Amino acid sequence: MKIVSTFILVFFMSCKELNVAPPEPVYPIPSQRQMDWQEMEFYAFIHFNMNTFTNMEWGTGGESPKQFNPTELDCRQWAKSFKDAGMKGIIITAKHHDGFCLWPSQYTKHSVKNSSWKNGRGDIIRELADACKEFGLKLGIYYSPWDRNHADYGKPEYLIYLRNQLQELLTNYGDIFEVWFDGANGGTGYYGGANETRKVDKRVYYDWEATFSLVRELQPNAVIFGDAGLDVRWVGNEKGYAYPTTWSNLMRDSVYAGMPEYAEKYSSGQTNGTHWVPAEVDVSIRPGWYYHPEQDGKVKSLKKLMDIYYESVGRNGSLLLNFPIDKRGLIHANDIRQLQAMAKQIKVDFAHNLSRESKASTSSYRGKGYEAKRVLDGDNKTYWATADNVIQASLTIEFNQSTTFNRFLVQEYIQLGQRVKSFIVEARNDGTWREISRETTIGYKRILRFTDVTATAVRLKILDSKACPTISNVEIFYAP
Ligand code: FUL
Repeated sequence: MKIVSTFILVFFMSCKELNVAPPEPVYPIPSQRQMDWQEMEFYAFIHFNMNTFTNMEWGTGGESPKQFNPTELDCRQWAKSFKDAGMKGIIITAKHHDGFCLWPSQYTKHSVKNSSWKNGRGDIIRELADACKEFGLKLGIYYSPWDRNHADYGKPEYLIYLRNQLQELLTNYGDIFEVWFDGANGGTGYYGGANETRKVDKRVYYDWEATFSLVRELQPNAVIFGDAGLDVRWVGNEKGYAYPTTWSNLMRDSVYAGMPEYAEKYSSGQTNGTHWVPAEVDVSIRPGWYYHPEQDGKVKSLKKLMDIYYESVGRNGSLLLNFPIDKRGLIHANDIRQLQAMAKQIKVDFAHNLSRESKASTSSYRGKGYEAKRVLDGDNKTYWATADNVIQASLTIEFNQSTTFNRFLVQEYIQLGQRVKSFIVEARNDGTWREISRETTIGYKRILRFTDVTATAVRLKILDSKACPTISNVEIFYAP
């Protein structure tokens, strides 16, 4: 009898242990499409279009399609280079501000179908879609709403054109992971020969609601990029960095804010932002977005590229690194060399996760399923969490022996919202704790760099959080 009742007691106790409820989400939270996008982390931008052949950054729209004529176009070369570098996708300038289309759109004459390339029978989006498929990369579309070629630009009729083109791009080329709407409008243009200035109120003119719902209908899994959303926001600069404080939360009122207010006010996101709109860091590997032979010697250095990586992916942003394709239709050898060097360095820096050979413990945890060890299991679906009322807590990683490191990587389980407002990282040596870094946000991923530290233990101390912290991963590295 005694044995039976003990058994029942133990059984109920362990049931209770097993049934610790997860924390309530702290809204806003990412959609599945935003989650899938966030996990890509690093992908390529391709600027290749009419400007490549006119040596311009912003064509006027008055160019002739005949000017577009790559001699050795090879989308497989692009895809292979990016795949080898560990990138996960490619976004291409299907139509830039000058209006020339890289696919044979049936709604305009200003496209590859009237170019000299392949006697007008080519389709670059098709070739790239095929190359992406072959190399296991995702495809994204850059589409400039501003069109300096189109006669109707600025009139309501142009919106029909814009949506017809989106219909083509988003139905004929398989799955698209991101649709990139450029926010620029410089005013002047060819506009079918009118050669005048046409500025629009970009918050109103494009009727974004209808345009966004068309994208949703045609590519439900694609994230929509715009200055401030819908799903992904511009980080506010083109230099290649996110801010040390980067919230994925953004206020609804900023979603349609124009430049330059946007860059100043919203690039860090907001602690109490109402919508989930994470930041994307777009930057070119050269000074220009487009290829200019005079910039062959100006490809970014390895040091600069690594800074960009740490200050984008390492600051709760994603990295969209641009490659200007040359007149042949290839990535120039200098750019490939730098990309390979960068990819190699990333591999070296993150070669050996030192936290794998350690033990984790916490000042407090929520219950079974939310223990310290969840941050070391290599599974981003599990996480350490405290009880609802505990927002200050620490997690200690104890090494087997004195260990030297200089990188600290931490991730929040953002499926339940971005929570941490401030934290420090400390190291213990000879029994004394010393602060290494004092920071604000974590988000999807935060990577800290510091000079070499030798210690027997590392401690993550959450000082302030919007609700109980949920930490899914901690990794420690020694980057030589
Ligand atoms: C800007 C454009 O004006 C540039 O030409 C380039 O495409 C960059 C990525 O976005 O807004």
